[in-house]
Amino acid sequence: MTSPVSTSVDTLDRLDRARLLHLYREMLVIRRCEEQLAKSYQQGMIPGACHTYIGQEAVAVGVCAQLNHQDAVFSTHRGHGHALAKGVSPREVIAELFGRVTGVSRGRGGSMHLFSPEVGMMGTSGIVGPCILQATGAGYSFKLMNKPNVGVAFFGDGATNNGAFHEGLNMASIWKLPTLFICENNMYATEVAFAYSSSNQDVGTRAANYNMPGYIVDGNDVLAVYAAAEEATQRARTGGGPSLIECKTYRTRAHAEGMRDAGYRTQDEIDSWKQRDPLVSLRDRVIAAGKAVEADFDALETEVKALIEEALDFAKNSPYPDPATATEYIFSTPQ
Ligand SMILES: Cc1ncc(C[n+]2csc(CCOP(=O)(O)OP(=O)(O)O)c2C)c(N)n1
Ligand SMILES: [Mg+2]
Repeated sequence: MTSPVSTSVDTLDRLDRARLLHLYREMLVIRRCEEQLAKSYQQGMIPGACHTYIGQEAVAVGVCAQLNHQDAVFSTHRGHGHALAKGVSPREVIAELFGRVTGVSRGRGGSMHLFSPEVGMMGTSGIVGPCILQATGAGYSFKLMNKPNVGVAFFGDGATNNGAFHEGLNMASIWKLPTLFICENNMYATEVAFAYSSSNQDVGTRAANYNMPGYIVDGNDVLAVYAAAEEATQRARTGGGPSLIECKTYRTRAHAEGMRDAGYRTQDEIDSWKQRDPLVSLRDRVIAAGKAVEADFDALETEVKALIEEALDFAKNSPYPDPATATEYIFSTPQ
């Protein structure tokens, strides 16, 4: 196993106030946006499925803090947080889930098809696993084009016993591709416990099989994710090849809105993870370190609340796509 040179504690020490508050704000935008989407789903405003990212915000934010718009992210069915952290606005996400023409995929995709190549968000997907291969392919393209960019796959524990995991990691390793494999191990694939479906409870240790660095980090600690992702990204950008980062985390809502959230897991387990809220712990640590004060966080709370309210109004007031344009944006237009 690989440990990042910089720990979570060092990272708190070396990042300045603005950077720390930025990380907090990014997580807060995801949290409030997801809470709003859950509410809107219950009100019948969202057609199709809606898998929220509540509890896992530190993973998307810690990783995407290392990326620029030319880096390519491939995501999952639980991908709103990845899109937001990569630079898609809450307006575009909410409008997309509402099926409006102002959505990021012009209202044609919904939750599991959020595409924004302009910011390097190369898609959320309802199919478990292929994002691993797509990010490997992006790494291959960057290497062929001699670009200092990285392909990033976010995937759940449920994708790690899928053939794509083996194929992608092996190929990325033999060709030393600039690819980051970010496993969000939230202990369940729908209602199936990873403890049941996997004989090895750690995903990070599997990196050794592919001869690449593997990290296991606390996925509820944005600074721990940040440190590991920073090291892995720098290695990938400078020709050092791929890395696997397992982030141990937990989703605190149901698998998807409208589904039960316990029965296959205990309420005590859910409650104990809620105590490890990634936002609360970052705020407490930053204040204890004297890097920012309570009022800084309160101001962000007010600002983000207004941002999400405005995004919700924008989505509600946007039109649905014109049926006459149904076949537009489906096929690429050759230049
Ligand atoms: C190839 C494929 N198999 C099965 C499914 C059905 N399915 C949707 S989500 C899911 C569980 C995914 O679990 P995980 O990868 O751990 O992600 P999480 O939901 O925990 O974020 C499954 C099996 C699917 N969408 N695609
Ligand atoms: Mg899972």
